Amino acid sequence: MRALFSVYDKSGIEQFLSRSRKYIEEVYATGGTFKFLLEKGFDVKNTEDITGFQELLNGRVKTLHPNLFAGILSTRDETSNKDLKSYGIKEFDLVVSNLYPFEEASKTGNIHNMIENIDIGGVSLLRAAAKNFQYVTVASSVNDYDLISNDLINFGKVSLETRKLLAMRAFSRVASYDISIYNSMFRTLFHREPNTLFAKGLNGRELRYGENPDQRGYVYTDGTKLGIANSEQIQGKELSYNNLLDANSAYETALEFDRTVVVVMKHNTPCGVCQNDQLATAMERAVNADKESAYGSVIAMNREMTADAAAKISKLFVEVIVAPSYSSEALNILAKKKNLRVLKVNMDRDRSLRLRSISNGFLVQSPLTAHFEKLELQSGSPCSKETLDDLLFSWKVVTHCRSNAIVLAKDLVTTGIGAGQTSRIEALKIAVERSGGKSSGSVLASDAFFPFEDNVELAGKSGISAIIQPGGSIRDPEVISKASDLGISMYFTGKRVFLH
Ligand code: 93A
Repeated sequence: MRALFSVYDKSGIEQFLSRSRKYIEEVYATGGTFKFLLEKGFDVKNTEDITGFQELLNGRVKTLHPNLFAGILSTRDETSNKDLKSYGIKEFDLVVSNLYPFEEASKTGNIHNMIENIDIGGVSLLRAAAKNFQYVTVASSVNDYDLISNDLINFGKVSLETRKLLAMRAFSRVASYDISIYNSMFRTLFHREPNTLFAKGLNGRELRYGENPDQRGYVYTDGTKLGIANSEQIQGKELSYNNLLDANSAYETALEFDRTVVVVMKHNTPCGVCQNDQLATAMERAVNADKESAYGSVIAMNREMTADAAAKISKLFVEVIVAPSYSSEALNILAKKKNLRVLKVNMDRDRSLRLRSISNGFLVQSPLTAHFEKLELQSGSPCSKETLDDLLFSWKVVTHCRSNAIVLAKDLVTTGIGAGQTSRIEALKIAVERSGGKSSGSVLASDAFFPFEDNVELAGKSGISAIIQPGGSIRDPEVISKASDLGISMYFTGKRVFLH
């Protein structure tokens, strides 16, 4: 093998060359790499011997020369052989390069530093070698060295499979490098976000199918330790597209709470939520809030799952459980349900932007949160601490229900949820109906203002004691006076929480 080395990060090359020495007959290297290898006692030659040029422009031109690139790109056929022969060029079988640290340099925000760290020759070496993977092996990272030396030691050559894999790693490295350059240079030169958005570093895997069996489905993760996409599956059947969607909504709802909470999610909508310092109690009450809907649900909590909480659902059919951790007794109980998918997920709040697909494009926004600045009483008398807790609880839940949404709650358990409706009064009617007679004495949360006073009227008839809503309707005066007439305490949050 004939190899070309040009690496910014010189770690690992000494060990790599020592392991592979038997198979690499001739090594050429650029200035710094040449010097490094020479000092380590390797028999190495300088690429200047091939190009006939010393490095130009302070190293801006080192490898950009046909004598090197023809050696990398040769297709080993008659034309290639003839061309190489006429210029006395020899083929390279291995190219090892890693790039100037542009990503590091961009953190400084120093434009001069950034520009000097835009690698030209190294990117071209990687691209050329990856393009010619049929004949050439490319290493674009320190992590590639073992793969190559293992192949050499085991088979005496680098297999085609390995060369393909390494070529894709090299293309991926070049692509992510160029995306970093574009994003950082744009921000530095124009002081705003780039108007072309290139997503970086997302890794995908295919799911069994999409929302329905005739749709293809994939999940992409950002490689962090956060969120449902990066959760760890401890047991159970393969996760489906819909499982991931529901698990995500359940998780995001649970994240809204500081105190212990259990969220029962069905078809991307909460059907029972309970906040209680005893996890087992929260589990029991959240499930019983709407037992009919809880069948086939996804359940999330924001605390370690305990054995007594697991026991509460031992007879219920549940698709997925989401928790930050599990006691070993809880896992033993859950293990009896072989199909049940059990996910362990990090509960750190993540404020990164959220993407939503539309045909031929996507929308981007910062994440939704129930947090608001000020709660203002508009009608009736101030509520007791317990009722206020119920109001804030129901507000957090309604934030995670599809619009138009109404949530009824009592004693920190949801009593009725109406969500995803095209009219607000319909959402309220459904919430009352689902409460099965438990609406009396409940509080009510609405995700947006009441357009008419009919909602307050129905709330009064259903025995609602207090309301929390954003306010901001042109008919607020009528809505407030209706609530006053009915003796309902109504608070405004001044913030809308639509979820479309
Ligand atoms: O400025 S460059 O883009 N010009 C080049 O022609 C070139 N060829 C290789 N930088 C170039 N390289 C880069 O030099 C490699 O990607 C590597 O990061 C670095 C190795 O230089 P040295 O061997 O002198 O330490």
